[in-house]
Amino acid sequence: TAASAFASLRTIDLRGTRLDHARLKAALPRPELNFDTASEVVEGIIGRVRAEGFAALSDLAARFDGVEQEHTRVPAQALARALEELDPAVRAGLEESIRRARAFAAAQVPGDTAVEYPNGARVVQRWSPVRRVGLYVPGGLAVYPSSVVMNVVPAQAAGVGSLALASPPQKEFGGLPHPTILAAAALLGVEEVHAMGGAQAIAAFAYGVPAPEGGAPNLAIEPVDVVTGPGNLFVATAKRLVKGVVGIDAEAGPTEIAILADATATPAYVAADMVSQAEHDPHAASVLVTDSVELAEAVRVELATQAAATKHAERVHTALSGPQSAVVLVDGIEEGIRVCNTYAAEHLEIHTRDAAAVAGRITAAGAIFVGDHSPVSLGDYCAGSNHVLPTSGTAAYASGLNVETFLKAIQVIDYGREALREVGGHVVALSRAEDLPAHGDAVLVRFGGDLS
Ligand code: HSO
Ligand code: ZN
Repeated sequence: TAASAFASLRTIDLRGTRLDHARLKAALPRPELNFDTASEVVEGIIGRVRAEGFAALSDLAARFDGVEQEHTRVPAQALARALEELDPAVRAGLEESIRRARAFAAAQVPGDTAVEYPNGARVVQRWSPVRRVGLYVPGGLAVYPSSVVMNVVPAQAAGVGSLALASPPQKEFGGLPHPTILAAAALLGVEEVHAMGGAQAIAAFAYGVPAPEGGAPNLAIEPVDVVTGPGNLFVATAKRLVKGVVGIDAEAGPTEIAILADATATPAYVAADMVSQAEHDPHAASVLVTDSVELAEAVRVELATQAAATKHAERVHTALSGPQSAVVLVDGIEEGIRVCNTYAAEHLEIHTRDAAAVAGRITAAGAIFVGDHSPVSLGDYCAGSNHVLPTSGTAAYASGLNVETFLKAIQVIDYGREALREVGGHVVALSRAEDLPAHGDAVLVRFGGDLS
């Protein structure tokens, strides 16, 4: 009955509208991340870490995490012990997750690209890993060992030689990061883990921190080339501010699921998947795009029971009732595809006839989950794909974490004398046109001024 439907999930009725791209985008709202509020505080923290080194880290750890630190480095025995004490079922789950993620990441490693030009000239693009990366893993409420897997595996597959992990010190674990985080690191063979959190961890990775006074050299934090990993507003702001000094992955806002469904979808599955991402965060977005009013109603009925029965019912209720979540009614699946491409969801599920064909027409999404039996939660843990994905509409231009995040493409130019002679006249002409004659002269000097 209508009375037991989940009513506080709003409806955006686009039927009959045919909005253009910009209007459609505005009709599918997202919460705005306000970086300005945190910027001043975070700039102060970054400045302190650069100026004071470990003294700043230990002061901030005392203030924000309530722990006293002599250094940030997690001892090797603590990593080994966390792995020994890890629940066997969780260990088996992580191992399968790692196996599948490694298989996919290994297949992503790109090969060289070479082109031959006349007279034996060759231009090659080859890939080289960054030297060192810093991976941030949040602590606090959200303890995600799965995110350790998702960040570490592509970096290792890319061939990154030096890999450090940071996670906030936890008072209840003697000032170390959460033990499942340590266990996941140990399982992956990560040896360098630092108990540090927040903006100060990002600053430490970007600029490096010398070992504390009198400490062993391995207590230093060497600067990295790339920082990845999710975090709160302060972490995200810090990543924004150090970008340019280091590379960063996409900014991670609250998680999102969009589901494109027609009348053939199973309401219980659709509702369960909306609830599953809503349980992350009261700001999480669950969006159902459908051309079937009947399906929408049936999903609301399912949501009423499922959202009430789930462990994090309050968080889920808040997320589903927020302005960021909605049922979007469209005139047909064709229009639904356009809506999804405009929304550019972090996660997009396709529950339609010919789901694979519909999926093939999606041009903007962090990841696409095809059909009734590919729920997002599978991808969160064990599909083989990565769960660090672009949020907040950034899937319009950004990609999920993958091997290339940790690689640089280097172009190699290899011309011999005859090959240079052949094209040299064009270099000279173009250099004159740009009023940079020394460029042309650099070619001519090799031929005594005569290219013929
Ligand atoms: N759905 C989250 C990832 C995650 N889920 C971690 C469970 N653990 C963002 O893609
Ligand atoms: Zn999730």
